Amino acid sequence: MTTAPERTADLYPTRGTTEVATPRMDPVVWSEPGAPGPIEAAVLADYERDGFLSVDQLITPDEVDMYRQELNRLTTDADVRADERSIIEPKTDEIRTVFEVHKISELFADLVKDPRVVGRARQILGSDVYVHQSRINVKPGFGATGFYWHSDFETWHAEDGIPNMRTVSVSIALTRNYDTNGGLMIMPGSHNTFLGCAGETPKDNYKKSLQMQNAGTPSDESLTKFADAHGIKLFTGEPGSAVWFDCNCMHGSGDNITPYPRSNVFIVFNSVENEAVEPFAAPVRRPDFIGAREFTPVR
Ligand code: 6CS
Ligand code: FE
Repeated sequence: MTTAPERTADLYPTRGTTEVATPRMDPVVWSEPGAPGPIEAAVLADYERDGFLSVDQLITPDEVDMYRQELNRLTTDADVRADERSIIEPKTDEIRTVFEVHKISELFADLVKDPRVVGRARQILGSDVYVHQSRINVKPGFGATGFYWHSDFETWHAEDGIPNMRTVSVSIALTRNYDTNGGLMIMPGSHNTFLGCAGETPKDNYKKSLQMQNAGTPSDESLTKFADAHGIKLFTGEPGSAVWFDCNCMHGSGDNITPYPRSNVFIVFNSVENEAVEPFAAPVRRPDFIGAREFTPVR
């Protein structure tokens, strides 16, 4: 097991006795202006302002079919279902998520290395990157539950020991994202304020939080202030579309009671200059398949 370096100063306190807002102290876009990469300058400027950018077609329809078949293969494989990296839907007993999909599947391993994917991550983070987390979310129809409002960075800082906001996620749609089937919602601009949540992290928190997050969720009062200040954007799109969003965006998604699954592949890139250390606000680390402890740059 790799031993993490000593913990750095905690810029973003969270999970104490009270909720506390801290202004963001990190850049949003870490590369120098004009640095080469697949994202145009104007789009990158919008990402800086909003905390997200969407791509109408990141992968082709043929590629979507290939990845959706791979998702179906994985989520109907008994060994995958029995693997601790699979999370089951609490209501329907179906597979909700399979973590570390870039290690389980050659196809998803290739997707991570694809220049359209890793090239955008390097451009946003201004460095080489490694995969902090990957997952496929099935979000089947007829009752799959959503994810309550949260900042991913709040969890990755508190429980995985990621020191700074130099981490970006991409959600690539493998089915159609309607405005009715539990799509991703982000509060534009919310990435500029870190909301430290009240309440200590229970031991083995991940065993529950990945089905229904509790520790690390903001108060109604703060969410109301955020929503009033920033608004809420719901992402819809065709299969193959993608949303890139900063690690500290306040986001969530609703339940999916329609017949139409909202499946995606979700990859989290962290800068190699921002390697995870010890958790900042949790008694123990989460398992490596949720928060990587190998920092091998994506090549
Ligand atoms: O805890 C995590 O790492 C995961 N939880 C949510 C709700 N979003 C991001 C991440 O995949
Ligand atoms: Fe999230």
